[in-house]
This record gives sequence, C-alpha cells and structure tokens, in this order.
Amino acid sequence: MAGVALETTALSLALLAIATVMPALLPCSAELQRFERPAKADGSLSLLVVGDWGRKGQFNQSQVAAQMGKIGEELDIDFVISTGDNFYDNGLKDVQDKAFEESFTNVYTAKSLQKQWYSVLGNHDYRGDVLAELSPLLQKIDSRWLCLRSFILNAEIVDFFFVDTTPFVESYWTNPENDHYDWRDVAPRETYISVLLKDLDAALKASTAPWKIVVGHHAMRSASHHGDTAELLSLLLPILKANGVDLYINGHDHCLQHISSNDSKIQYLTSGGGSMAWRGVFTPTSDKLRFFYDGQGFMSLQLTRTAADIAFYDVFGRVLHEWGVSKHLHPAAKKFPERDKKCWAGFGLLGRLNPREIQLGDARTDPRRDAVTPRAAARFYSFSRASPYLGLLALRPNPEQNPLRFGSPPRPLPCFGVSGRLPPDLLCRHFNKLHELLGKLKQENVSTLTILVMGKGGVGKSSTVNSILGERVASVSAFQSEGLRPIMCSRSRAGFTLNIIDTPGLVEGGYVNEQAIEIIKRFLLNKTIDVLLYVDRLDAYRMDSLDRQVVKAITDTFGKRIWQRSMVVLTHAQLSPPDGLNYDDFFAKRSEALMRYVRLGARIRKQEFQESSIPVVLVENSGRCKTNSGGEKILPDGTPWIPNLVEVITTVIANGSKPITVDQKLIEGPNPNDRGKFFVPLILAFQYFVVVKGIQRAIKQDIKNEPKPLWELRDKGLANRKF
Ligand SMILES: Nc1nc2c(ncn2[C@@H]2O[C@H](COP(=O)(O)OP(=O)(O)OP(=O)(O)O)[C@@H](O)[C@H]2O)c(=O)[nH]1
Ligand SMILES: [Mg+2]
Repeated sequence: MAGVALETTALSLALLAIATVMPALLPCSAELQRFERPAKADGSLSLLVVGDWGRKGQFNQSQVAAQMGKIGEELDIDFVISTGDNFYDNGLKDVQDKAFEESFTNVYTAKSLQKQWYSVLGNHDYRGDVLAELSPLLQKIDSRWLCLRSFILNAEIVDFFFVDTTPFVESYWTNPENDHYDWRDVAPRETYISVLLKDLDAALKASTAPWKIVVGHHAMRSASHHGDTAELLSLLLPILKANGVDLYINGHDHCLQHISSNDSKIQYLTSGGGSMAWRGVFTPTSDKLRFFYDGQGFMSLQLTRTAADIAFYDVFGRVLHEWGVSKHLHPAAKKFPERDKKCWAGFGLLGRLNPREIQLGDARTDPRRDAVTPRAAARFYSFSRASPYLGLLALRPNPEQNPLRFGSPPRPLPCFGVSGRLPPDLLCRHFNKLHELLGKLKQENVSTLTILVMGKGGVGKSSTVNSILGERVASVSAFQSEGLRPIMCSRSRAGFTLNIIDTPGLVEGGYVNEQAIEIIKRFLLNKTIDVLLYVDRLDAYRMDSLDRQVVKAITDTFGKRIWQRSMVVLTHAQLSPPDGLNYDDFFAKRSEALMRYVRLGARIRKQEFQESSIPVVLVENSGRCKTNSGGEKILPDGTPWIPNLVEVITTVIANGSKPITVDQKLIEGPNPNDRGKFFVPLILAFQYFVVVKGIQRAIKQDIKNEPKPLWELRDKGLANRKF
C-alpha cells in the first residue's frame, strides 16, 4: 500500500511540475469559444453577409440596410454575419459610445434583420476601444450584437469559423502612421497568431459538418484597393486548404467580389460594401475572378446539407451575381424505391466517410429547390465520430442500382452551378421530364435535336443552357466573358439525343466580335442546327445599331434561312417593369423593339417577316425564381417556363422549314468569282456588237472622210503638183 501511495505522490508531483513548467514553454492554447444554433426545420439555413458598414447611416449605409431588410424577409434569414469595420472611423470610444446605436441599432431596423448578428473586428475597430466593442454590455443595448475576436458557430449543416485577422497584418504593428491600434490582450503578435492558428486547425480537423466556412475581415485574394493580404496567404490559407474549407468570406475592400481558388475548392467572397464604396478601383488578381462590383451592396448565403448558393445584391436590391456549389452524396445514400423490400447489410472499411453525409431518418423536402434530402436509404453506423473509417452500413437497396461497395472513395465531389446543381435523383427526374416534353419530336421520327444558343455577351446564354439541362455544364459569370470557345453538351435517352451548343458573346468592346464568329463557324462545321435560340435580356430597355449588327453577323454566317428556325429568348423575366408599365405591355414593347432590329439586321422584308413570325419566350434563370407546387420554375404569370420553352422549340421545328446544315460552303461564304457569271456572255455580246462594231464603223467612216495626203494622191496619179 505504501508503495502505491509513494508511486501516486510521485506521479502527482511530476504532473504538477509539467503543469507549472509547460505554460511557460508553450504558448497557451485554449479551445475557441463555440456557439450552437439549429438549422431550420427543413434542414436549410439562410443568412446575409455585410461588411464595412458603421457610418451612422451615411454613404448609402441606410439604403443597403433597407435592401437587406427586403432580401432578408424574402429569404427568411436565420442570422446576419458582419465581416468587420463595424464602426468608422475609429471603432467605439467606450461602451456608452452613441455610435453603436447610430450605426447599428438605428440603421438595421427591418423586421427580418432582428436576428442574431455574428461579427468579427476589422482594422478600424482596432483603432478604438476594442474591449468595449467586445463587451457583453452592448448586448444589453441591442441583444442582436455578438462580437468576439475568434469563435466558432456550429449550425448543424455548417460550421463557421470566425477569425480575428487584423493582428496578422504586420504593418499595423510596425508602421501604424497616425493610427493607434488597441493591442490589449493580443500582443505579442507572434504568440497570439500561433495560438490562434493552432486552435483553428484543431477545430477544423474536428469539424464533421458538411460545410466549413471561415469568416475574417481581411481578404485572402482581392481585386480592389487593398489587394491580397500576404500574411493571410502565407499563414492562414494553408490551414484552410489542408482542412477542406469551402468558403472564405471577408470584408475590408469596399466592394463585392467572388474569386475562385485555382488550386483548391475554396471560394473567396468579399462583402465589404456596407457603406462607402471604392468605385473605379481595380487591380488584377491571381486566381479566377468570377465577379467584381465596385459599388455598395451585400451578400446572401443559402445552405442545405448538399447545396450552397450565394448571391450579391446592389444598393437597389438587384441581384448582381449568383453562384452555387453542391456536394454529391455518397452513392450508398441514394434514394431507393419504396417497393424494394430487400435488406442488405455489410460491415467493412468504408474509406473516409463523413457520417453526417448520410442523412438518417425521414425524408425532408427542401422547399427552395424541391430537393428531397436523402431518405433513410442507407443507415451508416460509425463506431466513432473521430474515426469514421470503420462502420456498419445497412442498406436496403435495389442491388442493380446500389451495389454495396466497401472501400470506395466516398469523398463528396464538388460541382458548380448557376444556382446549385440538382441532386442526382432530381436531375434524373428533370431530364426524364425534358425527354417527355420532347417526346412529340420522337413521334415525328426526329432522333436528334441540336439547339444553338447565340447572343451578345452576358445576356444569360450559358445560364439558360444550364437551366434547360438542370445542371451546370457551361461556366457562368457576371463580370467577364467565360472563354471564347463554344461548348456542346449532349444528353441521350431511349434513342433520342439532345445537343445544346453554348457560344461566346458576339460583342467585344462595342463591336461585333469577328474572331468569336469565326471560331463558332469552325466549331459548327458538319453539324446540323435544328433551332437557334437568340438570347437577350428582358430588362435591357434600349436597342442600338449594335443589336442590328449582331443579327446581321448571324445572318451573314448562316444565311437568312436561320431565322425561320429561330426563336428569341428573353432572360431576367422576373422583373418589375419601369415607368409604371404593366408586365404584359412591357413585354410586348420590348419584344416589338427587338423584333424590329432582328428584321433590319436580317434584311427581311416587312411582310415576309410578319408571315413567318419569330416566337419570343421568357426565361428566368435566377435561383430565386418562383416555383409552382411541382417545383417548376415559373414566370410572373405562373407559366412554368422550361415546358413552355420546349413546346415552342417543337413548334419551330414543325414549321416546315429545313434545319441548317453547316458545311464548308456555308462557312466560306459565296465565291466572289461566281457573282454575276450569268451576265458574262451578255456583256461580251454587248461589247462585240455594240462597242467593238460601233468603233469599227466609226473608224471606217473617219477614214473615208479624211482628205488624202499628197503622197497618196501622187501614187494614184491624182496630184497635179510637181516636185
Ligand atoms: N437574375 C437573373 N440573372 C441571370 C439570368 N440569366 C443569367 N443571369 C446572370 O447573368 C450573368 C451572366 O450570365 P451568363 O449565363 O454567364 O451569360 P452569357 O450570355 O453566357 O455570358 P457570356 O458567355 O460571357 O457571353 C450571371 O451572373 C448570371 O447569374 C436570369 O434569367 N435572371
Ligand atoms: Mg456564357
């Protein structure tokens, strides 16, 4: 007994020694503070993100706040994230500082914004009394306020990691100029940063949520005034990449932007347009710039377990850019038919499978996209959350469709879309529906349908292609042209093939892009075009000669006949008409104006044009397009637009005109040597009988009338002159 007691005392002493010495040796590390909040009952989450705002309502802060209120209402948001620089110019003076109410409480007054705000600090906040801004006393003034240096928000389907980025920036420490930074509880910088990164890395590693999102004030990548933050790229980014972070959201640069990492799945999203904006500032950045707006606005984020959709809005609440990403589920999690009663069970090594990826329990319907989150198709019982490699998988699958595959790599595959890709089962349903709608063509023995999509840049060509196919096949960007090459996407079902060809915009720098036309022509060689979708925006109010030139360029390329096989598609159909016009009047006026330019550009006579009228259809590609009870995207009058579009396509095909076959002759255009060939013999005959003969006669007459020279008269013995 004495031995055991001695041993225990020795162990206690050793532990005490370690406990006393270690903190001095190692920077102390504590877990980041965590907050929990549930997702909505349907498993989704919606939120707004705003940054760089606190200016007592000035510099359009109030206007942005009003639009946030409206969009917040529309999206039924759960909370708001602030990316910092909450109070200008120099943070808060103390907890009584009226700036808190003047810039926050009295500005974000809309009902929908009366939710929790999760905020980080920006560099301007560090110039005031930081402890006051972090003080829980502020929650007594406005209970929405929650601001910490770094913390975690577990929201069921997503883990947010809020990171205090200001201390990372070395120049604030070494060269603060006239500014004073409140480094209390932060200095020394190196220790603070190393502890923070260690905690963050550990927390990210432990996270099992489908989505991991990091929020900080400073940008990793930015095309605006401040540009990239070198310290974050070298210190923070490797940790985010190593831990599979999906989005990095920041403020700091007073703009809105979306940049995609070239070597990882991270999307850099800047929402720093809460008040003053830096118009006219642009610096190229490495990585892929998808969207950049140098004005005021904010961002929304909508999440389900398998899809994330972002949208940026301007000060009028107009959507400037939308983008979505979705995660496939593990094959085992596919829905299986109810009627299949077979039960399968297996046990084995599953590879790194995130147990949360497979939804257990009842089917849940996501009303936004009518997606059915995975039903209890598979039940995965992991023995331990920390080690999800080994587990028991109970399946009740149709063996043909869901073969048991242990050890297969089940990592979620990212895929990008205009407004989120449909989950595999819905995608299949979407294509079946499309196929069904095109069934009419099959009855008429048409086995291939090739749709060519053309129009000016940025009008929504690629988005329309994606919407029709229900998946993201073409890149979409609000800010820049997405490459010069056309793409063709083909889908086949039961002997019927649907080809859709998306083309680059036909206008470049105010002129028709001849290079793009050449590339499109070569791409289409030996292809047959059944229908041309000429795309433009419904909300483009004015037309000009450029529109005519674009139509002329299409006509010159494919011939006038292409217009017998075409229809006009107007995107952005979900709009509020200007000048108090009602929707139908606006649509009629817009169509009429566009048609006039099509007729002029195609040089078709008025009567001929009226006889073969080109149909105009409306399209709304936005992820927020209203849907009917069947989940179909609908136009403001309630018409589901995809079936409507497909129906018009079938009527165009059935109008008796022939499809356009693009051959070498069509591409090279008419041979100039062939022009007027028919007149050549006539011209020769005219030249011979009229010109040549006439001249000959005139010469002869002339000769006859001419007085003879003396030498000729002498030769003829007629001259009487003597020499
Ligand atoms: N609200 C709304 N936005 C749309 C619609 N169609 C396209 N957009 C947005 O408009 C922007 C341009 O869309 P794209 O589909 O890339 O246009 P595009 O004609 O293919 O552009 P280029 O290929 O560059 O010529 C993107 O930000 C889209 O999200 C629509 O019907 N409604
Ligand atoms: Mg495009």
